[in-house]
Amino acid sequence: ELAELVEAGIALEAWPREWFSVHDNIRRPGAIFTTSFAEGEALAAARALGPEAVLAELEVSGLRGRGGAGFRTAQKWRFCRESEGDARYIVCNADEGEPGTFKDRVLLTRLPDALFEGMTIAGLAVGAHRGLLYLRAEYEYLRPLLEAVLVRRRDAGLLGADALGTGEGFDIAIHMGAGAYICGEESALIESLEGKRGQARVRPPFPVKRGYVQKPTVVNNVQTFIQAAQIALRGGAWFAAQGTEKSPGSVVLSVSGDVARRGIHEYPFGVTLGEVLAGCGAYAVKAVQVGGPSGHLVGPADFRRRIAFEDLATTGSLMVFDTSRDIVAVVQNFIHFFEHESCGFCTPCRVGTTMLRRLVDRVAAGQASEADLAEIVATSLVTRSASHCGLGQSAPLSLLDALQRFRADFDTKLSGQGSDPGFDLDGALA
Ligand code: L3W
Repeated sequence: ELAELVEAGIALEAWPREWFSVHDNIRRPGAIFTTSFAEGEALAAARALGPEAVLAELEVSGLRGRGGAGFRTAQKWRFCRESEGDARYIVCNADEGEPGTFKDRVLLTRLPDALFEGMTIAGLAVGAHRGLLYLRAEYEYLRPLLEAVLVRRRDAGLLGADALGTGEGFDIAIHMGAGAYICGEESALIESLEGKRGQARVRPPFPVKRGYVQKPTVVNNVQTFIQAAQIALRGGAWFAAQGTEKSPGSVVLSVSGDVARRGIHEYPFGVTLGEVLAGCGAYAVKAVQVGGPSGHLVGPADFRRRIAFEDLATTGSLMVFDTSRDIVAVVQNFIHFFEHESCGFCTPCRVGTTMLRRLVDRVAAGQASEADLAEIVATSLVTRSASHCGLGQSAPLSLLDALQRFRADFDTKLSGQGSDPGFDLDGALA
C-alpha cells in the first residue's frame, strides 16, 4: 500500500497518520518530531555560523550518536575535519537492520529534508563536498520519495554547486544496500559503498581518518544528522536542556510486542524503562529486549533503570514480551538470525553462532541436558570476546541474559539426561 502511494505521487502529508504510529510523548526542547523546521532554515543558520561555530554548538549540545554506540558527534566531526586528506565524505547509515527497530524508517519518511540538511551541515563543518546515503535494501520503496527531495533541494540551491554558501558545493547520492545486516556496521558499510563484499574492517583507523575510498569520512545515523541540523538552528543549549548530563536530548524508541501502543515513542533520556512501558500500555511484562537482539534482555528487576548511555543504553528499540512468552523461543529466534547474518569472515562468529543455534534448537526441542547449557555459556563467552566485529560480539548477549534472568524457562525444557556438565554454570554466568 505504501509503495503504491509513493508511485502514485501522493504527498506524504496525505498519508494516514496512524501508519507511522508516532506517539509524541514530549513537546519540549530537543524533541525530534515536534521541532522540525522549514526547508533550508537550519542550513542558513549553519552558513551564518560557519564551521567552527557549528562545531562549538554541537559540543555544547553534547549530542551523541543515535546509531547505538553514542560516540560524541562534535568529536567525530572535529576528528574528520582535522584529518589529512584531499577529499572528505559524509555518509548516512540508513541501513536500519536491527530487528524490532524502525525509527529511522519513520524519520526518513517524515523528515527527509531535515536529514539532507544535517548531512549538508556536516559537509560544511568538516569540509566535505559529497554525501552518501546508504539505504537499507528493504527501504527501496522510499527511494523515489528521497530522490524527489534531493531534486527539489538542488532546484532550491540547497544542494549543488554553491550549497555551502561560500562558493563551495555539496551533493548527496543514494546507495542501496542489498539486504545484509552486517552492512549496518560502519566499516562493512563503507566496504559495501566501495562495491566490495560487506565485511568489517579492522579499526583503528576509524573512518574519520580512513573511511570511504580511504579518505576521512563521517558516518552517522539518520537521527544524528537530523538532530545536528536542529542544533545548528536552535543552539546547543536548547538541545542540552533535556535528558541527562551524559545523555542529552531525547531517545526515540521503536516499541513492539506485547504493548497496547506499538510504534515510535519519544522520551527524554533518563526516563525509566518502567515509565516507558506504562506509557506504551504494556501489560504483565515478563521481559524486554532493549536495543534489538544485539542488545540486552532484561526483566522486571530492571524496570527502574534509566534509559541513558550511562545506564540502560539504547537509542533504538524495545521489544516487549508478556508472561505468556517462552524466553527460549525468543532467544532461539535471535540466534537463528545471527547465524544467518554472520558474514563468515571470522571463525568465532561463523562457527560460534552455528554452534549456539544448534544448542538452543536442542533446548527448544526438549533434547538438551544441563551440560548443553554449560556449552551454551562457554561458547557464548568465546564468541563474545573473540569475534572480529560487533555482530559476533553481541550475538550471544541475549542468550547469556536469558540464562541469567530466565533460567526456569530453560530448566523446564531439559531432558533430564546427559552427563554432569563439569562446569560451574552459575559461576560463569555471574
Ligand atoms: C574516532 C576514535 N572515531 C569510536 C567512532 C566509530 C563509530 C562510533 C562508535 O557500534 C553499536 C552496537 C552495534 N576515533 C573512535 C571513533 N569512534 N572510537 O564512534 O564506535 P564504537 O566502536 O563504540 O561502536 P560501533 O562498533 O561502531 C556499536 C551498533 O552500534 N551498530 C550500529 C548499527 C547502526 C545502524 C544505523 O545507524 N542504521 O545500522 C552496528 O554494529 O549493534 O550497539 O562511528 O567510528 N577513537
